[in-house]
Amino acid sequence: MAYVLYGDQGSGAFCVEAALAEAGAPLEFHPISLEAGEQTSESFLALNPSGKIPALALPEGGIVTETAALLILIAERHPEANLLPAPGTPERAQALRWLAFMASEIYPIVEIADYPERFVADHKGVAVLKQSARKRIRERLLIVEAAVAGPWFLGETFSALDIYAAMFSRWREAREGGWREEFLPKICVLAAALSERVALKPVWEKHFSYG
Ligand SMILES: N[C@@H](CCC(=O)N[C@@H](CS)C(=O)NCC(=O)O)C(=O)O
Repeated sequence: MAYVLYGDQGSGAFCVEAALAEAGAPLEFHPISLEAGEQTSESFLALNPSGKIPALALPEGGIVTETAALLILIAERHPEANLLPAPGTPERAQALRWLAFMASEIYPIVEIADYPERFVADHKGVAVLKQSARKRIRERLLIVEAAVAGPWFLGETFSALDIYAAMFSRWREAREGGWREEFLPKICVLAAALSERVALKPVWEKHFSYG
């Protein structure tokens, strides 16, 4: 039995697909169209009541959600892929710190930028909130940029952190107006290197062909 990944192109499902590709683990991709609102279908809510992708069905049964948790889980289940530094090391401590930072300080604000109407009722408030959320995401991305050791996030070794940071750099908030190239040079370098990795090239092209 293979993993079954519920996701959409250009979404957080990229991280899971990339981590599994690095690990050489077979995967079946089950598309959930965000554009069509399929994340709120009854059948998907039965898998993930929060109505978000990615969701991963494990080969032995059970659903796991939350991108950062999935990256850690895949690293644990496929240690040969070296997706995270060894437990107990200072590098591991930093890896956990920045995975949690991106999961808690950036990802939730993307929901506010993408769906501001969930948070305020009036039309004017929606526009203001969207702008504020985008600004906040950029502020948070600058903190991540400063934490990147280079050439990879943690230094000389590729890790799950590269996958997660590269994904955020592809999204609208970082991309628009050439902001990413000007303000996230280290993340741009690691994303370019990631996109050339043998296992990741097709995954990258599938999710981020728009750049
Ligand atoms: N806490 C979740 C957030 C996932 C998330 O926000 N996913 C987005 C796509 S990248 C989503 O499903 N959005 C649909 C919605 O909010 O309705 C995680 O870390 O995986």
